[in-house]
Amino acid sequence: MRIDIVSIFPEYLAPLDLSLPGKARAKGLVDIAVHDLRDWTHDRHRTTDDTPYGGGAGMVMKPEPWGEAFDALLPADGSATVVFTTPSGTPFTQAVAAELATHEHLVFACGRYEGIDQRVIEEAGTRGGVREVSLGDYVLNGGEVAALAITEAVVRLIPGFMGNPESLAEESHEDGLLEYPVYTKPPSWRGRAVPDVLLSGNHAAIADWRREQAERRTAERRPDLLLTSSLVHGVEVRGAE
Ligand code: 6GU
Repeated sequence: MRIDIVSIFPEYLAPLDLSLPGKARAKGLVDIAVHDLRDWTHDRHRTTDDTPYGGGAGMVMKPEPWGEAFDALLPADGSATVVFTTPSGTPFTQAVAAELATHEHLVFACGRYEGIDQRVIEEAGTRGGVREVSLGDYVLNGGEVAALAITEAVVRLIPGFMGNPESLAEESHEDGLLEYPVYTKPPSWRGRAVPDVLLSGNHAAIADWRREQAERRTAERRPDLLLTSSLVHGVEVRGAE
């Protein structure tokens, strides 16, 4: 997979050299390049924003530097997908991560200020795939942290990345539930015992306990997921009577 990230703060993306994405790069599974949007400006101040038509607070990112960035980074055959990180995008989920992990070439466009001129998004759509993605319902100063988070979530799903693919299947969100609580040695720590069932060697009982814990935790913390999970797994959900 090839990943290009375009930002006016390329130094924000330095963690990509470390940890998980760094390992994937070292293994040759992904090729990541970070680009400074200002390299595609031509004025003395390397301007990337301007005031919004129609008035209002804040600044809007100008179309011209983005157009030149796409000219340089998007192949003519339309094979790349541009991911615009924006709080007005569709929510980023594990399902979106899995979908993005099937792409050969992603280009992240990190928005700043109040957003990017809408014509840039339209233009990108004529040059390949487009996604507008949000990390969640809160506001960040820019899309850089979102691009970092999305890259990490996507790269670990590339086949051959995870040492043990089973740990992918078992973790939170893969089955639509939050993960059950986990324990390791010692069996008693500061007077707190590991639940007996986990030491029992009874694998069926352990599986039942974990399922129940995952359902309880999901009901308490994320009841919205329980409804989706029931629908996915074909459980009948009755409305209020
Ligand atoms: Cl992708 N960008 C910004 N600026 N804020 C956000 C976000 C993205 N996702 C959640 N908040």
